[in-house]
Amino acid sequence: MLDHHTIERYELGWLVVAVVMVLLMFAGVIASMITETVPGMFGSPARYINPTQLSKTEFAAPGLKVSPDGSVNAYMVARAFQFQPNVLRVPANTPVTLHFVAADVIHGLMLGQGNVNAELVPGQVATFTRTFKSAGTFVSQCNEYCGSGHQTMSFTLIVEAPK
Ligand SMILES: [Cu+2]
Repeated sequence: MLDHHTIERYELGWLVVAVVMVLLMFAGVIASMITETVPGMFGSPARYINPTQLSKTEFAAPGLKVSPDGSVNAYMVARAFQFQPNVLRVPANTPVTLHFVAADVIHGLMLGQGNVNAELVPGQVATFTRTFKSAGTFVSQCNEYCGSGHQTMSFTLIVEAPK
C-alpha cells in the first residue's frame, strides 16, 4: 500500500510533467508563428488593390516574370472558377515570390510543396517568397468554397529542374 505522502509525491510529479508539456506546446506555437512554419500566418504586410481594376496592375498579365536582376515573381489571379495562370512553371532551387489576389469572391490555395496556404480575399495581395526544392508536378485545388464550379477550380504547379 502507498501511504499518502508517496501519492502526493507522484501527483506533484505528474503536475510538473503536465506544466512542462503545456509550456513546451506554448513555446512551440509561438516559435512556429515566428518562423512561419504555420503557413501564411504572417505574409508580407497586406497590400490592397481594387479587385475590379486588376487590369491596371501587374496582375493584368498573370504569370511568371523574371526581372533583369534575376529575381522571379509570379502573379496569380483567382476568379470563379479558375486560377490565372492555370499552370505555373517555376524553376527549382530559385527563390520565387508568389503574389496572389482574388478578383471576385474568396478563394483559397494551398501549395504543399512550398508550405503556402493562402486565403485569397478579393483585392488583398498575398505574397510569399519560397524556394521549391524538388522538381515535379503538384496539383492543388481551390480550398475555399466559391460557388457552383468550385470543384473544378484546380491549379498545377510545375517545378522544373535546372537544365
Ligand atoms: Cu474557388
